[in-house]
Amino acid sequence: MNSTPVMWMRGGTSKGGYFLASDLPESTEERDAFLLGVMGSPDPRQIDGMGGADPLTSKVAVVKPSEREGIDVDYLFLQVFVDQAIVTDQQNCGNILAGVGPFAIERGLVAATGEETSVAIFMENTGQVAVAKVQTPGGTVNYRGDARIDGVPGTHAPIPLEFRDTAGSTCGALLPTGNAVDVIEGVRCTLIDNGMPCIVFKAEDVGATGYETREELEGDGFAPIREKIEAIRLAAGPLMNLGDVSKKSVPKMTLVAPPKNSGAVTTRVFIPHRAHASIGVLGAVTAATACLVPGSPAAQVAEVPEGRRKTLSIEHPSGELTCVIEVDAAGEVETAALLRTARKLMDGTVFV
Ligand code: NQM
Repeated sequence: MNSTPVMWMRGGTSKGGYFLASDLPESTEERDAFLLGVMGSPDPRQIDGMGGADPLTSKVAVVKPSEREGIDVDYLFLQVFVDQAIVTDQQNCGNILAGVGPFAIERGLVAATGEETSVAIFMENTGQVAVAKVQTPGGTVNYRGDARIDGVPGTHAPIPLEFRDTAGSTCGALLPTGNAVDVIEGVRCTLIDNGMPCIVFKAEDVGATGYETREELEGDGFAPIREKIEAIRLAAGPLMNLGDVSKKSVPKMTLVAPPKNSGAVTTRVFIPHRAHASIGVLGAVTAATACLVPGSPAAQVAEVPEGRRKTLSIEHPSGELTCVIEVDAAGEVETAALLRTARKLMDGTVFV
């Protein structure tokens, strides 16, 4: 295969190619080779492809009609590494998820129903369900509106996302070691997965402030801290039931510090080697959940509101991301909801 239909979209604070599964090779090996060619990987500049030389813009959604009861479409997320010949389905992506509802409607997989269309999405990477609400006045997707999310200039139509039962999505349990705190490489960490495998620790415990810019996190001065963080990650991977994570994009390394702008907590995330410009969606849900784990490093620095329904503003390098989390009587997270936007950028044919 040397060409295929694709829609390029921004989903939340990420960007990538959205494909119908039927437009890609069936064999995983051929599909991955094709997608590396589409993005121009491996190459730090991705000069010979569509990727934006950043993991946040080297992403793929593969979408098909679902045969599951009550579900509209199945979504497989693929991370195409920038500088290595790796395409991985070992993580989910809640930002790219924001474009899946609009794409499914645009491609005729889901019929628009009035002003707003609810799209139930099975996330194949983790076997869980998300529901997206897409504005569809007059039967077509509307991308324009007044909703603003930090990390994206301007305003767009709101796309609320709701997640249910995301605990243990990849690691088998919310706390895969059964502990609120594990000490790894001398650092107190919470190994946690509420939709995204993450290792959450206090920024100060690795010699950071937690208020660095993305450039500072990626600069030479931060190299010794990055090495320490990677040592923690490699040691923790097997404890999280993820095996050898040296070639995986999980777990995400989440540094936390007290909130600075009246939020719940401040975060800086390595995904896992580049610093995130903001924070991932399921990464934010997981960081918010870590704040609710008694005795955890995140709980020690966070400001958590009372009540079963908690609004937690997760501060990040380009602003904040608000998660609304509902917990049951035992304090376990039942649902997590947040707001994203998406934009159709182009629809056409991509060539390799
Ligand atoms: O955590 C980047 C992103 C993500 C993931 C990453 C995401 C999520 O911002 O759900 O959205 O952590 O690799 O696209």
